[in-house]
Amino acid sequence: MSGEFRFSFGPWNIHEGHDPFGPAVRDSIAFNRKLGLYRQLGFGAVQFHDDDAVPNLNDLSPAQIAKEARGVARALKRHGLAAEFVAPRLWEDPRTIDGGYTSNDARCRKYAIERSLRCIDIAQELGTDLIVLWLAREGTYIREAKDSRVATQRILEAVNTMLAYNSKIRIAIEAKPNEPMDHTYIPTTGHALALGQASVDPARVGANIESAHAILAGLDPSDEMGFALAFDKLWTVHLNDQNGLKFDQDKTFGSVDLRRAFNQVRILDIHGYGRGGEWVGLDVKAMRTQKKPAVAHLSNSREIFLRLLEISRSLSDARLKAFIAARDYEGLDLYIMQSLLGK
Ligand code: XLS
Ligand code: MG
Repeated sequence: MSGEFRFSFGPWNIHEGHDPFGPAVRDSIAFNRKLGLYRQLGFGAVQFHDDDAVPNLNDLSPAQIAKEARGVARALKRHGLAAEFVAPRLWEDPRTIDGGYTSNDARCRKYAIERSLRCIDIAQELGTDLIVLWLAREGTYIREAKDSRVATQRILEAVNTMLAYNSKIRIAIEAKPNEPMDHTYIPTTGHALALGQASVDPARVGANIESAHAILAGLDPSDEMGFALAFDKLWTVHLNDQNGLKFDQDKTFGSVDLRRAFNQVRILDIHGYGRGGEWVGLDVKAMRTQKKPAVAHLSNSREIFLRLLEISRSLSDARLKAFIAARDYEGLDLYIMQSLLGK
């Protein structure tokens, strides 16, 4: 079985270049102009935060939110694009300073749940059943601030509330071990899937795996993907790259460790990723030094993915099997390296 690959990204991946130490360096590109770039760059679907689709949704009634979202659905149609998923942005509002679902303030937890339900409404209007949960601030700066058992149960309750609110949606949890928090609850795919199994409807909880997040947890992204694939739980991916254990860099896919990227492409391809309608999301950030419109990191990531796919598919099955049967992993190693080097 081989994969079928179509590509997506989020509007946040075309970015003004601000970082924690300096302001924007490029003009903003309006959302509608960004939509016009997707096809040109080789992409067919948009990943959304709830407020990418409906800015200021906190100030709108559910009916107004639905109306705005229908306008976005029409714009997608005009551009020939699909909506892949919608994710509640639970890390910017003052009410989520101490986390959303795990906040120590009951009013803030209530806000986080309400916001998540509006996110589901938006997904419904955009024609997707997939909700991504990146649990950005569900964690602590100091351990004594929250009780990890209680926090885990609160995240589970939130997931259950969302599943009960709409019987069609599926939730892909995006694990990350740190940043913005010192320690995040649900730091790995294993945690995410265990939580899903404990939910009221395990069949509707899966994973979004981001390469950089796995690396930050000290794990290999392709093995994380294999783990989720073993349970048919890999519902989307955020491919990118990452230089060691530091802040989340969202570098161009394959630009740090080509072999690590190759193995992600390979595990996806071998197990038919995409045949169930899954998209390949590229969660990559342009360098701050790049002049506008700064979109090459997207098309470059896609190109690197496709080139690695070609290399993976060009490997001789017989040779791979022979190396494995002879337990000649030195030979296998060199064969892979030569293939990556274009020899
Ligand atoms: C974090 C993200 C984030 C989610 C969606 O890595 O890119 O935006 O994927 O909430
Ligand atoms: Mg991501």
